[in-house]
Amino acid sequence: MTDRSVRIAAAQMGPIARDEPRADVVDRMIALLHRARAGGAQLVVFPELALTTFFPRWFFADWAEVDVFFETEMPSAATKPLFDEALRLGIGFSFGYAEADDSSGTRHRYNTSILVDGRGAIVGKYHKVHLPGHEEHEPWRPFQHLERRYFEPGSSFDVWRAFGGIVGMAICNDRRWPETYRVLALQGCELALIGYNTPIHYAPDPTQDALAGFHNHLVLQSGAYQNGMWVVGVAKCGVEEGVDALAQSVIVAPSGQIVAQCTTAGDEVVVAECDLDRCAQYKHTLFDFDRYRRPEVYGLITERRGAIPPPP
Ligand code: CDV
Repeated sequence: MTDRSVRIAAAQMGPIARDEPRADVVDRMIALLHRARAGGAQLVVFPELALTTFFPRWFFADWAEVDVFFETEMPSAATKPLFDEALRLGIGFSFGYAEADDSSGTRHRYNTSILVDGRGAIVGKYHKVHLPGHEEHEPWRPFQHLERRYFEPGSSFDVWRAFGGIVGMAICNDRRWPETYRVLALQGCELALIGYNTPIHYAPDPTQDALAGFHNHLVLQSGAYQNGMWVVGVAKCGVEEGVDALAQSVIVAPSGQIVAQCTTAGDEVVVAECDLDRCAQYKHTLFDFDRYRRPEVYGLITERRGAIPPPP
């Protein structure tokens, strides 16, 4: 253990019912905080959209029905007890929520996550960049995935100096894109915090359902290894309003190895000692970006969005 070791908890959450009051969810989060504290955690990572049910599964024509799932301030009256208890314990945390930002005079809605340090200050905020799913009601699906209707995409991957290292955040679908980790790693990221809600049934191609757990670990582990960073992937999981969502939250070392994993599909905490100095082992050898990367050859990555095959 070095003085850059951080004890990190993945605080997985089971289903949240549509009518479950915020106060009850926050009570569950505080209970998880206490379990994490008992394991010596200094930083507790909660999932994407941790305060409510995963509402993009429903089509709402009326924005008033959607806005009940959004927060207009943070901390809010409902979430303040979590901030207060974490401050009392001196623990940092991160969680995702639906954010309605009225500061410009026009409402902007984001799928957001925040990073709070051990003194209770919000030190980082991230807006989900890769929004999966669809924009319009698609009644053929057994349930909707309307993130592209309800949220605007974020426009950057940022990092913050916190917990003795360099910390970044991403949200759910972001974890499937190698660009996410690489853009964070190019800013020195040593620890990426990634909450997710992943329905096991993928309606556009159900052959992927059986591979949901494999794909989850595949991307989290490769992102960690190829970028020499710790990655914490945390689920909201279990059968929520009739939809089964993937569990298997993990903490992944810069070697790509899973060092802690949840084994239930409910509220559960796993804790690992994450030595941020272990990142250098990979960042300064096989993945010494400055020495080995060839950005002059990678132009298409930022110039082109979709693939254009050569002419036949
Ligand atoms: N919340 C998500 O971003 N879920 C997606 C689903 C739609 C595949 C995910 O990538 O897990």
